[in-house]
Amino acid sequence: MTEIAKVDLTKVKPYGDTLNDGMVQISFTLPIPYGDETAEAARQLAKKMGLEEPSVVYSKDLGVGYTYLILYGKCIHTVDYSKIEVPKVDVEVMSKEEVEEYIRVYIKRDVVIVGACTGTDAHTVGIDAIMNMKGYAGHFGLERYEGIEAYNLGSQVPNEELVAKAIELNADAILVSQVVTQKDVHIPNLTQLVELLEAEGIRDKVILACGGPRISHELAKELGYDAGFGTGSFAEDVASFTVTEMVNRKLVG
Ligand code: B12
Repeated sequence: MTEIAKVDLTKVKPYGDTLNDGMVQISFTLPIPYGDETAEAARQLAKKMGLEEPSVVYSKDLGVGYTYLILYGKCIHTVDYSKIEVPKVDVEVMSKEEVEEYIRVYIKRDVVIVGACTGTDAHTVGIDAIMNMKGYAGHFGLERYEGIEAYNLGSQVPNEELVAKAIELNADAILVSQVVTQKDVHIPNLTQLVELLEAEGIRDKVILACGGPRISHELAKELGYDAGFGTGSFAEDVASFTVTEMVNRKLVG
């Protein structure tokens, strides 16, 4: 039987063919015309990024004086995995049925949740995955939960509209999806929502969560949200958090 080599968790580096060879693949576009000089420029850049023996394995002329490149190389850096701590949403995730039972026992009324993909962001699929009846990857969405009244406002919803709807419905929780993070466009948008809720005097009365492929719990907390959910989250994650938080913060009345 082949013995698997023991990994030194204090000095982890990428694995290609053999442990600790550091092999990685990177890709980028350079704003210079396709050619040998451009491949050399890419190799020099890769060396500056900490790759040994970089080689260009693919390059393509993008037609407007730009070149796309893929390189392989050996990463010289390591990380200490044993010291890594990532803030995570601290809640026991319940199944849909367990959430429904929790609401019946501890909240004793319907929980109102309003959600949207806000600002200029047009990506509806993430918020639909969490809220719509059919859900995502075999996990039903919040609309299917007994004891939850879910309102999905769709995408490109202005923060003002989301806040007005939350007030109108007397929402217990507000869910925000942000998928586009180019040039950090999500930061002022997410921040503005918190400011609007504070101005209306309801920030402390609602559970406020955001999600998206590049949203972390840590970032969400920094921006004044109660929780943040990233890639691979499902309705039960945010439902479990919402109902538990409502009880912990005595928002069940
Ligand atoms: C489909 C798609 C589109 C569709 C959207 C259609 C629609 N109705 O949603 C269209 C064609 C409209 C589109 C447009 C654009 N797109 Co687009 N798009 C995608 C694509 C291919 C898939 C996104 C998706 O549906 N994922 C599936 C869902 C289920 O995953 P998710 O969103 O991550 O959601 C999960 C979690 O993140 C989480 N979650 C998400 N939201 C929330 C909220 C809460 C409360 C919770 C709890 C959890 C949660 O739960 C979900 C389920 O697990 C991605 C690339 C990719 N493969 O991801 C690019 C991508 C997101 N798009 C991108 C870009 C740049 C754009 C455009 C700006 C392109 C352009 N120049 O015009 C425009 C933006 C228009 C706009 N104003 O927003 C970039 C974003 C880069 C960035 N970091 O900012 C991506 C990553 C592509 C890329 N590699 O460049 N896009």
